[in-house]
Amino acid sequence: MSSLAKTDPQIKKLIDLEEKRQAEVLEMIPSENYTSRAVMEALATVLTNKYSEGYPKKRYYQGNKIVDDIEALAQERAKKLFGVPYVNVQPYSGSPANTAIYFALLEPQKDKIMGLTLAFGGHLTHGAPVSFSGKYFKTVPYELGRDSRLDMNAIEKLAIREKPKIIVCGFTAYAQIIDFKRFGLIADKVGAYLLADISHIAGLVVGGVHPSPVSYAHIVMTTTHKTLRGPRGAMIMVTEKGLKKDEELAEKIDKAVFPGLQGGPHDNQSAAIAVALKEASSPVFKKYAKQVVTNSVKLASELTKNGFDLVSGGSANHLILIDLRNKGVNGSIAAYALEVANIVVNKNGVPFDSNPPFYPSGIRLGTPAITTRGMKEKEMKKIAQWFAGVIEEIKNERFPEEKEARIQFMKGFRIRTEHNRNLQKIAAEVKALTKNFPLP
Ligand code: DSN
Repeated sequence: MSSLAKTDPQIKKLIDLEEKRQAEVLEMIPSENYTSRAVMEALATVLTNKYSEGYPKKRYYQGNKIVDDIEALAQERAKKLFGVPYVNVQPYSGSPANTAIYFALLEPQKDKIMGLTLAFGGHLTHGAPVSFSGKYFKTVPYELGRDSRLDMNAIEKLAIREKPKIIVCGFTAYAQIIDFKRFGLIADKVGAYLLADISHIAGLVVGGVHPSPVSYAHIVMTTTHKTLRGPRGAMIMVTEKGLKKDEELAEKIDKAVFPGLQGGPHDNQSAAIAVALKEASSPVFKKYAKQVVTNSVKLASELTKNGFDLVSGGSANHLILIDLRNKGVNGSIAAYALEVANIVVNKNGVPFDSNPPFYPSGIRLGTPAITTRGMKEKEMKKIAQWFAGVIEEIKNERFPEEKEARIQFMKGFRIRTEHNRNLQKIAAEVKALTKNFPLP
């Protein structure tokens, strides 16, 4: 990056520091990953210079012959990989993609979106009251059962009673397999569209280690930067079933993305998505997806051995949600302390959480990024021990009850010296391990 170093050494330095940070920590936020160099090379190209409003062969600007080929290639690869007849690769990311789907199909203030409540592992755009999805549309939130798993009978009952226009399945903090078939049956029973938001698990789906929703959902949306390991971005796919329900569905989605919601697509993003889709079609990627799950299952079992309480009892995908209440530790403090020890996760609410979202009772972690680096079961055992070591150091940190006191507490929060010393020891061990697993 010699030009950048010359033009803007400040930004260059910050990027270098971020690269170093990413290399030296265990990146365990389950929605993050490391793209290949090839994906990054496609992103940092002249394609960022172009405007291409419209779709291949139907553009509003001249000079799009080559961009047409790039976008068409991304479309063809996605269709083949997921087994769908139609795809739109232009959404800037997951939230705009879901917005476009709702705008394509729903009447504001009238039609209902039925999605998993945010506090139970749904996404903001699945009808949370603080997001546009909950503000502009009517919502029918569903929750998990007492075992923190999907209660399909309760979901069916609710759908029959409320008659939503869209049922959303696919989550951000759910560690078990999703029964897409049953969701499909429920949607059919009440005449709803089934939207499978597979942003978290798309890489597992194409890797064959999570069932695909394609036969059961009408629309499948995925971001491209999580387990799929592409650049930031999203794709909206319409299935055969979707076209059978509404032969204009694909057209409605296209119109909702552009001109409904977005202007020109980010052509460098489309190219990088195409590259990622090519990579995801390879046998090596299948092996990767399998290892993501193997690692998560192993890590879950090792964490359990170390006394952690895992929401839903374990992990069957890439993700683990730990309820820290049995340890008497708040998720905010745990996430903070883990970062001191070079382990990066996010604080997260747990089902039936007694604490508010900013100071939740849990942490969420996952194996996509560390698996990309080549880590396997042996490393998972060590990582679980580090988690236990970190939590042990902070188990006596009490969190104030009152809201303002909490804010002040976290602002000034420093781990006491003797505990900090031990966390630094773990941090050094983590850093030593990461040296053996270079970034792509
Ligand atoms: N923000 C993403 C996640 O971390 O799960 C979802 O969009």
